[in-house]
Amino acid sequence: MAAVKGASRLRFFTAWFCPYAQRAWIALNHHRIPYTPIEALSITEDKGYVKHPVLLQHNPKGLVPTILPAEAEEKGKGAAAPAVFESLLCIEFADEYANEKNLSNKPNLMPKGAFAKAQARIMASWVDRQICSPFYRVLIRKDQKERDDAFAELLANLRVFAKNIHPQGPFFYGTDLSIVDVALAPWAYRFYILEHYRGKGFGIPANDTTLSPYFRWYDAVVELPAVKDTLQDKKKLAAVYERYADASAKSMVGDAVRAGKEAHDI
Ligand SMILES: N[C@@H](CCC(=O)N[C@@H](CS)C(=O)NCC(=O)O)C(=O)O
Repeated sequence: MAAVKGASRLRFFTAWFCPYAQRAWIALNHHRIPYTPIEALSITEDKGYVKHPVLLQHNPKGLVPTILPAEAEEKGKGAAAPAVFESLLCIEFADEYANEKNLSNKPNLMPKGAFAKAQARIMASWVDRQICSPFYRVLIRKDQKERDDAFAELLANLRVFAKNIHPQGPFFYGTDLSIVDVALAPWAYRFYILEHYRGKGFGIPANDTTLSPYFRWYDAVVELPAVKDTLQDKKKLAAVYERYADASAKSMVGDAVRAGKEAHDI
């Protein structure tokens, strides 16, 4: 599914390898929102980034994903275009934008109802902090015990996630894809990278029955066209993470985790 054609396309600042940007990408695809993808981070020889000047102009941290209105909508308005960033927020934005512009016939990624919405935000943020962030500690921390502890934490939390998947599944809340699924999907696709760089003990155990609902969830998520379109070649993707695995990455996440903070602290 390529970017959908349309008169007024959002500008989507992304990086092909970035799991946070992939969350926004899946949400835009899900609702078939017209967008122009703009590769905004190029990795330099010294493992840092050169960033797209328009990204830097609109997002002070220069992080992807960042979504801007179509250029035409920005012109003549005087004020700087309103930028949308932070991947979980971009997912909610995709729902609201699609509804506002009558673009989608797909269910929203946020559930209905104030309590259900709040619960979904809590759960998506939990996934971000308790499953996605330890992923970076496994790769970036140099101490073996810290790596082991981070992986044990990730696995224990993946079991909690599995246990809380709707009994009929396949998705977290049942038949419809939600923000909670989109929060985890890009990392679930990248778990092989941990085993690739850290060895056998760092694979997600395929025969662990407590993880069965998770494996069923995973198989269903990666088959969705909105997700499939965003999945990168696994060899190419693993190569990008070498700079994390040898702790040389000059990125905000790399700096934070080297300094003993968490990826979600940036
Ligand atoms: N909390 C942010 C994190 C986004 C993020 O870390 N993106 C990375 C790429 S994967 C980035 O833009 N890095 C630029 C940098 O480190 O300077 C979100 O959820 O959107």
